[in-house]
Formats: sequence, structure tokens, C-alpha cells
Amino acid sequence: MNRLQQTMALFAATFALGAAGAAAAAGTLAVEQGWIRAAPPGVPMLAGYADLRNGGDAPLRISAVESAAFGSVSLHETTVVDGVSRMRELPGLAIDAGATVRLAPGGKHLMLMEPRQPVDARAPVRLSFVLEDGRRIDAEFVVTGQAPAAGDGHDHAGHDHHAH
Ligand SMILES: [Cu+2]
Repeated sequence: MNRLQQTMALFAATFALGAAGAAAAAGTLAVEQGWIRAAPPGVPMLAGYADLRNGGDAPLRISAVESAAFGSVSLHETTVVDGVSRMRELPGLAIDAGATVRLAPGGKHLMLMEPRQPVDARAPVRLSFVLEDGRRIDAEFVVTGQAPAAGDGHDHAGHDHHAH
């Protein structure tokens, strides 16, 4: 084996290990870098963002997003038509095998309506992503004024050093 083959064999072995626990040919949703834009108290609607990664070997489809912290959660997309920014509700979100869909300001996002409690940086918000096949993937979203820096993973997401 040359070095490239060794690297690829190692990668294949690592991938096989990672996938061993999953069902055959299933999409696997990972919700990464989840954050909700902080807003003044009493605002009836907040926006949430994340990277939605399908690490599985088949497409998946998110059919709903739910949270006990809000009266309703929906998937939205912002588009600019003739210079006017509009939001529309998406009926669901399909993610190809191996693909990542980024929810980000100015594009696709989560619309979080009717907060049932104050949403602030002191406590992350738990959201539940419901897949078309019935599986649910829970994720914690931090509440912050700006997007977490790239590479700032889950290990740090619970800490907000400005939240005193
Ligand atoms: Cu929206």
C-alpha cells in the first residue's frame, strides 16, 4: 500500500466503525452549531440556525421541528424577490446522504413562535427534529447575539462567558 491507500483504508475503517451502530441504508441527522438569535424580552418570534448534516448513507427528510419552549416551530426560507425580502414556510427539508444543509441568517431558518418562557443566554433551548420515518433527534440550541465561531463545537456550546 502506498500512503494514499493507507489513508483511504484508515478512513474506510473509521467510517465503518462509525456506521456500525446504525440501521442499514438510513439517513443519520446531526444537528451542529445550533443557535437562536437573542432578542429583547417579549418578542413573540425568534429565529434559529444550525448546520444539519446527514452522515448516513441514504437521504433523509425532516418533516417537523418541535420544542416545549415554544407554541410553534416551523421551517422558513428567506428569499429576495424583486429586491424585497420575503419569508415562506417550508413543508419539510430533504437532505441527501452525506450532505449538510446550513440554516443561516438570510436563508433557511427555524421560526420559533410564542415563547413559553423567557429565552435568554442563561439556558440552552432543546429542539426536537422529527424525521419522516418517525425518528426524533433532539438538539440543544444556545441563545446568543451572533453565530458561534466555526469549529466551536458542542463541548463549548453550553458556556457563555457573557451570561452573568
Ligand atoms: Cu421566518
